Amino acid sequence: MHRSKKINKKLLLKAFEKIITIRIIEEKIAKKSRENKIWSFLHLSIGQEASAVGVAAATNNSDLFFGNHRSHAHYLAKNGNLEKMMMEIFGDERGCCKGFGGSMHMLDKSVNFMGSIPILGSAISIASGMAMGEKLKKNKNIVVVFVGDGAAEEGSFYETINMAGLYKLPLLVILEDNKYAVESSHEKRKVKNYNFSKLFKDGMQTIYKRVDGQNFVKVLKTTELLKSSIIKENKVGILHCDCIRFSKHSGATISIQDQESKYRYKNEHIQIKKKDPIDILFKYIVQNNYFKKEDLEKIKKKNIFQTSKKFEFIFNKIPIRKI
Ligand SMILES: Cc1ncc(C[n+]2csc(CCOP(=O)(O)OP(=O)(O)O)c2C)c(N)n1
Repeated sequence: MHRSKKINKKLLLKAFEKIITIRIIEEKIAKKSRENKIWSFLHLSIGQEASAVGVAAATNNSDLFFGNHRSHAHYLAKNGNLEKMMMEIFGDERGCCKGFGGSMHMLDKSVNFMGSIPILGSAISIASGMAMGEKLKKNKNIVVVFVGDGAAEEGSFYETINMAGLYKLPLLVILEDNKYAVESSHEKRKVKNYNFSKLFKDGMQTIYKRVDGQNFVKVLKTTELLKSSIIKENKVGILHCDCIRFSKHSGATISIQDQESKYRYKNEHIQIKKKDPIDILFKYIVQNNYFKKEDLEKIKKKNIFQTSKKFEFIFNKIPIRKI
């Protein structure tokens, strides 16, 4: 098989481990939430890890990231400190926002994670202001902002993309399209034949690419491409990732079959099983001879074990308050 540019083995392994780590940590957080040991609201990234990890792997540490209400994966992918994240979620003052914000407010300037902001459509305007700053300072960084498909319907989203385009700001918008805003699908929210590509490419003159957001490798390669085009062409970039949220919109239900809601498409849970980002990357690594199946299986097991241990170690440091 012809491969244009072979992905570095270390990078691939790191990404695989990172995706597993994020998955395990969120599953554990969800469990503690079900046991009433957590105060915070929860919006889990389970199922959507590949877009966060792919974008982080394709960008530099000095690039600046913004997230939203569903940002555990964004924060950890950007090398956010796990202990500070857990402390924040559990309302402890050692958290990355001193325990005041909870799950929806992650911020760690030391790794250039500039904040996850749950007010839909707000982070993109702040991110573009920061992109203006980077441009004026003549830094070579880009500013990345993760936006859900629901938030992408806010007026500020369109306004900001237009203004950022006008001022030629180094802004990369990651549109994580999991098809639902809470429980309402695109069909219920948009005109028939709503056309993202025409809108963003022809209408707003951005560099727009659409990828399978469940596939780490595709996200990685497309983000690399977009980043260099943003800098060369002085245009805003939009990466539209088709994602699947395995969990409920909010709360600690992580198995789609457990969900009582009727809003999902018929048999969506069957599709979901086939589109697990961990399995997709596992297959890629084995099929492209980076690791033997048995060895990768061992790496996976070891990672799950170590992450679980780390979680319990941190959790035991947090005094649990009665709810
Ligand atoms: C301005 C505003 N309106 C409403 C809400 C409540 N709210 C929180 S998340 C959400 C849905 C967001 O959907 P989407 O942007 O697609 O992200 P997803 O939850 O699917 O990741 C809504 C309506 C909010 N946070 N901000």
